[in-house]
Amino acid sequence: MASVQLLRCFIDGQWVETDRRFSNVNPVNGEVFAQVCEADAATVQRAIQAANRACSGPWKKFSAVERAAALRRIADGIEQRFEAFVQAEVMDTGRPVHQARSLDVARGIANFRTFADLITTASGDMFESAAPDGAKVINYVTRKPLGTIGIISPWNLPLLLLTWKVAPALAMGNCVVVKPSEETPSSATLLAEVIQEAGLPHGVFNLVHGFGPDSAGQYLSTSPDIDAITFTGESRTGTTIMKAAAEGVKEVSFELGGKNAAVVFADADFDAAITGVMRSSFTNSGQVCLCSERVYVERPIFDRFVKELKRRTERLVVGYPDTKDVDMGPLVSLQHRDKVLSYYQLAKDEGATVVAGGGVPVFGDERDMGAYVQPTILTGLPDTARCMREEIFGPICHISPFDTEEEVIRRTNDSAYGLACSIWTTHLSRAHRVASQIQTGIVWVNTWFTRDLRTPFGGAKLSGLGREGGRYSLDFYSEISTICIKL
Ligand code: NAD
Ligand code: 6OD
Repeated sequence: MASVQLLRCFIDGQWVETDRRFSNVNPVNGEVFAQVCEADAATVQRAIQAANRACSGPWKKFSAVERAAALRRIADGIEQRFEAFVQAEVMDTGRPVHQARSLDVARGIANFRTFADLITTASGDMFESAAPDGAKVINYVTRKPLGTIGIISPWNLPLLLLTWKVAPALAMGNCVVVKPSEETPSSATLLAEVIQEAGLPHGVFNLVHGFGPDSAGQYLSTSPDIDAITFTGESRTGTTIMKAAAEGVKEVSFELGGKNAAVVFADADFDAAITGVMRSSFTNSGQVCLCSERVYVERPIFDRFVKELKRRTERLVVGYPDTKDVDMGPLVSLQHRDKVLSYYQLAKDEGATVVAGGGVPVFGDERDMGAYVQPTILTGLPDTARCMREEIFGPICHISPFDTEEEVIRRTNDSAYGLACSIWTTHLSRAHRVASQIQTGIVWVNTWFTRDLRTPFGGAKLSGLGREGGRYSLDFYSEISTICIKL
């Protein structure tokens, strides 16, 4: 067996070992490949204090241009270790290597470069008004760092989602304490190495490992000594963190769960819609918060669509992450596999027709110990079924027919969530008309999961609070104040 690595916390520029350890498991075969140092309450507090001290240390004097240069060094550092990051993501999650290369690590680099560009080009508002005596007053808006930001991230796109928060937080001059998911500690640990090499002042970036409740996540989010918290994860966890943040009226930004719809009109480019729904339902084994678990297809093309999606789904290659033509690896963990399989069973109990999949693949090798499930298509459920309302977060979609535009808008919006929607149509005014009525933070037309990083991202309803991306990130990660000067 290969040697088992030890993943440590990183606090105040030093690597920190703790007594409590937990195992990092490869979801391909269930083997333990690393031990992770869990931060207790005192260790998390040490990280927060280091960040607080760093906020008033040399980092405070860095100009925007100097911070941008630091961010670019981090991006370069990730690029230099590109394959190590790919390996870290693949070992933690089991995702296909080609996906880790083209999406996860590429986006990690892009996040740092984008925010480096943004802070060196951002402009602020300035207004001219008059004082009571008629003298001219200029009013301008400044941004100061908020202070110490707690960043808590999930396991589904570990590096992408972590850097999406770390980059703008550092860009605006804050210090951070990050807590990656217990399922995916590896790429965050590599990122700490890169940041150490990039020469940021001690304490600007701190990393603590651990779980949520009664562990590092809870200690970080309930600490009175952080200034803001940005969280990506389940809506239920967001509620718990929001309660903690209410004490002390902390700034919060939440990117939470989804139960997203894909809407396919009969006038859509059929092949493009099929390819698009394959991507939006099965990318990363369905473990992207933006994935479509509800697919609505206009009745004239419903039967043809179901038949073709089934054909394409049954051809998906489920296997080892490093095989060239693999489409899907395992789910992130055996625990998550059990959750997804419980929904496969619930769907059957609720009366669904299983069009494809519905179980676990059998390989006859070590992968049978892994967290694999089959990509699954269902039909026949009413919109009221639990499988149509609850986020499953696996490679599963349910296809329903619809008859009118009004009906599909109403059914798409009939959800406690409001994260994303994709519409497939070649009718220009329909695309605009429908998109404008969908209650989600983002609507894609004839595409999915492509977004300029300068645009806002976030969810409506249970899917989140606030927006990040471009200047929306600059706003969240800063204390905005107005200066009015009578001339
Ligand atoms: P999760 O909420 O279980 O965990 C997310 C993080 O929060 C982990 O680091 C975990 O350790 C920590 N945590 C858990 N309980 C906590 C507590 N009580 N206090 C503080 N920290 C706590 O989510 P997950 O299972 O890791 O991720 C999957 C979920 O994330 C899905 O619901 C998915 O839709 C959502 N997600 C949303 C977005 C988005 O942008 N909207 C992006 C990715 C994932
Ligand atoms: O595109 C992004 O920046 C983003 N936050 C994507 C979220 C994906 C969820 O799994």
